[in-house]
Amino acid sequence: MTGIGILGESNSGKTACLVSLYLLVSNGLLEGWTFANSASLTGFEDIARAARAWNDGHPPDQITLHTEMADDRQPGLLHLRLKRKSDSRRVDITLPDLPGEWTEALVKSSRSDRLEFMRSAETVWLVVDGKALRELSTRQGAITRLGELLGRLEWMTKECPPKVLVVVTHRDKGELGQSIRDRLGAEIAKRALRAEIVEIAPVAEDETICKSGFGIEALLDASVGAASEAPEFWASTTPTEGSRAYLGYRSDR
Ligand SMILES: Nc1nc2c(ncn2[C@@H]2O[C@H](COP(=O)(O)OP(=O)(O)OP(=O)(O)O)[C@@H](O)[C@H]2O)c(=O)[nH]1
Ligand SMILES: [Mg+2]
Repeated sequence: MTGIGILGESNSGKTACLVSLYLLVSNGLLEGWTFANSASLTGFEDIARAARAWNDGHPPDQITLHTEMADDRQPGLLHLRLKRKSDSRRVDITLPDLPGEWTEALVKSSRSDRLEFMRSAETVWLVVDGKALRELSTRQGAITRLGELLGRLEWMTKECPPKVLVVVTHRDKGELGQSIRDRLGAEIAKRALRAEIVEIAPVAEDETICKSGFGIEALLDASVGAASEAPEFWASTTPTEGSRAYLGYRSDR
């Protein structure tokens, strides 16, 4: 079971990620994975209802509603069982759909009691609004708050640090500029937790730039870990052309 934790401010695109993943999986649109089961179909259906029109190939501009939580203590966990085509391995993943306020309260007042379950997540997605990063007036604030969030996560998971993926949405506005990427990278480098940047577009307004669901499979691959390669039975010993095998022989000793 791979527990995935998902944090991010309101409107950053957390629910959209989940809806997009569910729609891709359930419609057989992932290259490397097939759908095996879900113990929380109604949960997915609830959050995906607004996105039904997507099946016709024309995603609506807005595919989600602001996430509200009836019970402050019990985040609803969504579950997916997937089969990886490369090695036929079945993996179970759980993903919570949390309201952005929980992340905001964690950053502003380090309230973490209701995020206790995040401590056992193997992978954590820190979802960042790609629109805010692209706009000059909101960029610095978004980067600074991401750094603070990373710091809080580091403190919460000291015993067992997760793999962290900084998930930048709105890839449908084009690739993130190198200077923005560098600044994001510099902020991440200030912390002990390592994090990788993944760009996605759960829903795309302009499908000439990228399709709805862009980057979701890469996010899944990065979250679950690479397929273990089958060892080669008879390893090849043929020297590669021009490698000067004779001169190189034992020159390292
Ligand atoms: N064009 C475009 N729209 C996106 C993208 N990601 C998210 N959105 C839209 O951004 C809005 C907010 O996304 P949500 O997934 O609801 O945000 P959230 O993080 O769940 O927000 P809260 O539930 O309030 O915490 C929705 O209207 C999404 O359709 C993207 O990559 N491209
Ligand atoms: Mg939401």
